Amino acid sequence: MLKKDDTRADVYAALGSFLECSGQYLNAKHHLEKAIHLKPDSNIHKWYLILAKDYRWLLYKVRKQIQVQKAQIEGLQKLEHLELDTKIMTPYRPVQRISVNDLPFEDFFYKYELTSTPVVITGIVSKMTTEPWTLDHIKQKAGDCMVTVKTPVQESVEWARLEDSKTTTVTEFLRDLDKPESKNNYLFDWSLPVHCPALAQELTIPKYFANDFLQRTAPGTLYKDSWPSLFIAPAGLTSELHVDAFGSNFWMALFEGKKRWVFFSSKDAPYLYPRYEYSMDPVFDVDLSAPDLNTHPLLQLTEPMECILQPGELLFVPAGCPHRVENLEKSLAISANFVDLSNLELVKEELYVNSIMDQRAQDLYLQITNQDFVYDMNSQIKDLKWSEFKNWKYSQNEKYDIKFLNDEHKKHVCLPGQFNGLVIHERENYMFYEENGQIKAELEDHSNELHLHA
Ligand SMILES: O=C(O)CCC(=O)C(=O)O
Ligand SMILES: [Fe+2]
Repeated sequence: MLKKDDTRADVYAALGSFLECSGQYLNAKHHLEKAIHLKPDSNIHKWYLILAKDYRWLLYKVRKQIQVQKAQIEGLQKLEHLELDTKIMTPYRPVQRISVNDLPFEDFFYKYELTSTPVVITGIVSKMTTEPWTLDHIKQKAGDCMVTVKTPVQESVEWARLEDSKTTTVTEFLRDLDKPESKNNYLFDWSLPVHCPALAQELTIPKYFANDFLQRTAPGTLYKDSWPSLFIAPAGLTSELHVDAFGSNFWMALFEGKKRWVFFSSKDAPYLYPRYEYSMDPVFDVDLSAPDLNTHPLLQLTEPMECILQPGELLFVPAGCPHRVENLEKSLAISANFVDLSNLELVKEELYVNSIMDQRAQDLYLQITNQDFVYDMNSQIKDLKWSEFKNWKYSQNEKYDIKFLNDEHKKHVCLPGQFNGLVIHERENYMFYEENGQIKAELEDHSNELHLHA
């Protein structure tokens, strides 16, 4: 039987949901908070519980939209102050390129991951497979596997505006790849561990990503076996602007073809007009192929970066960065999302919200927040063969010298900009500072305390 409070809660929630749809986020928040107060999760009836969860999830979405709106209002004020004569976008800055031979693990971690800076690593991809990967090799190893290809849909609210299309064999997909009628078929994010373990076994995971926390969870846990995944695209196909899910970091290694990548920093996200429909992963209203600065003036405040990824190169994309990818040529690539100390806090936040509606996300959240979870990273780690990567075990003999900051350490830390200041190196301290709006990292002289400078 419905209790009076339950009925009132549903009315508040319905109103909240209506207000959310009409963009009145502050009012929506008020009503949803009332609904949740009247109908807490402890309610014993299952369907009530489901509704209460819906309300909580919707409230998080509304809170995100309030933050976006606030940043947009401030952005518009900033634009007014600037009093620009003509509307122009800031030119794209090139992403840095560095050879794998000049990039020790610690430099990658402190200079790029912790400062949320994309980077292209050269001379690395040929070391990542036991034999060279070509389209022919993929056909040989995975030809009989079934794949559901993706296709771009302009009005889609799905991730990267790509939706499931036809199911076929890999051989057929490859056979038709150059045909005009296949120009919209993308073999996209096709999990190798799930669909073709024979190919996965040929992989070596570069040291930079070998501390992946997703490999420290129990068998069967969400995302543990999702990546690396395969991407094969005909020339001209685009993955529209998106942010990777659950606060994950990302890398992509390119074997064949060319891909143009465009990135923004996470703080630029509100200036790209994100829309949250049925998910916490927004679609963006701006069209970067033909930016319209009259409709989307805030685009002028963004600081875009770009690179054309070449065969043999690997790209690192930090968590939270919106990006768009254009296949300039027919391409063959693999990629993975991963978690380590650089994005752990963001991942926890995002998984917490995803947990409300998704049991597997909750299971992962509980594992990575358990006090026994090993958060430490081994800075001496080497590239790992597939079986080593998949069978991670904590070993006393290895040096796990990059530590999660404990509360005592945190007291000494002031938090600069985007950097969440949660990491300390046992042997040396890195200093963080801001230069031209960028967070930079440098080795600090040996001192006992970690000082982070905003
Ligand atoms: O290469 C692409 O098309 C997009 C890859 C990407 O951004 C992703 O999988 O998240
Ligand atoms: Fe992505």
